[in-house]
Amino acid sequence: MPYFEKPRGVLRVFMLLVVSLMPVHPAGAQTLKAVKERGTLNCGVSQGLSGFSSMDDKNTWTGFDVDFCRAVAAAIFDDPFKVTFMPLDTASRFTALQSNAIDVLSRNSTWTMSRESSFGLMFAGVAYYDGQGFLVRRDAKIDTALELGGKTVCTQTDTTTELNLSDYFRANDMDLKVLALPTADETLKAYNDRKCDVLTSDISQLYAERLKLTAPDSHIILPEVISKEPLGPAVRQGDDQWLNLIKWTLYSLINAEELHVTSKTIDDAVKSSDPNIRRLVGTEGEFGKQLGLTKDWAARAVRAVGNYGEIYERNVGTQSNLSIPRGLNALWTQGGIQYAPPIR
Ligand SMILES: N[C@@H](CCC(=O)N[C@@H](CS)C(=O)NCC(=O)O)C(=O)O
Repeated sequence: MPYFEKPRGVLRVFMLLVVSLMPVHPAGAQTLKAVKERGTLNCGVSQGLSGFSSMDDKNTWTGFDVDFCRAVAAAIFDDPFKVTFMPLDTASRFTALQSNAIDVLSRNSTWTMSRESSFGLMFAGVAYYDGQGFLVRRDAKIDTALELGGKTVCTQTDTTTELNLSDYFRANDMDLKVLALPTADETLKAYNDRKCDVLTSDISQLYAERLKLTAPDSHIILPEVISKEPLGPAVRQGDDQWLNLIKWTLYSLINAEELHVTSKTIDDAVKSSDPNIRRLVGTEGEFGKQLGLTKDWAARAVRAVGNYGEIYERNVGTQSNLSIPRGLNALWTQGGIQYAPPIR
């Protein structure tokens, strides 16, 4: 039978029967069970990147990446504090996932092909569209990255940043001197101590790191964006139920923004007659149950941490001291590229 012809008769009935008997939760579904039994989500974050993941003065983890894990914990436990945060450097972040030390990595990590095809990981989506940039001293009077030939550039090891840096200099036929260090603190210190002329990293991180410098205003971010850095949560391969849960928690936050459902309007949303809102908050359909959660999983997440826009503005946008413009991370309806598939 040609591949494009549909099977008929007894064969079709048999195939439909086989599909209908397949388990709802695919083989390998063990992460959610383990998280529920443990009573806390183990979440890998960066070691201290203001706006993304850092400890506040009350020793509470806060930030954009942190809030994503809190949303997942709220969806599972109805409690955004049932998360154990594990600060990880660039080298240990993926091994922590591979060795089961964490359930999800929410740590400014770029979705690349090799991280999926050779590290045994899957990215659940893009939480933050970023790109790599350069930070220089204002008084160096450098206006464009094309003037960086011969300069010493500080970067962090085991990152896409390190790889893009050498590609960019090679492509533009410029001399490169690299000072690559294993942690963000060491890298920033080297730049602050003038051991290098330039600091390179994802632009969101340049905003965050600049605030820690002795005189933040005397440093500028050059206009060039030299790479695509789609940052998002990653999980281990082999547990599709868990991948779906992480993916759809992210998408529910983005869909909530699109539907104007916020942490402040969530109680009204639960009474809404709009079918899109009803499916999101669980007053219609069984979407949460299909993930192994309750019907109101997404409402729990939004109530606890807000929708995508609220998370963005509070941590890295207008209400934060980073003030990073929404840019690509605006919704597709607002000129950006944040676009979540529908809940239906
Ligand atoms: N997105 C890039 C870079 C990620 C990265 O870790 N960048 C450094 C540059 S500041 C960082 O965030 N470090 C924070 C830390 O080590 O805690 C990747 O996935 O490789």
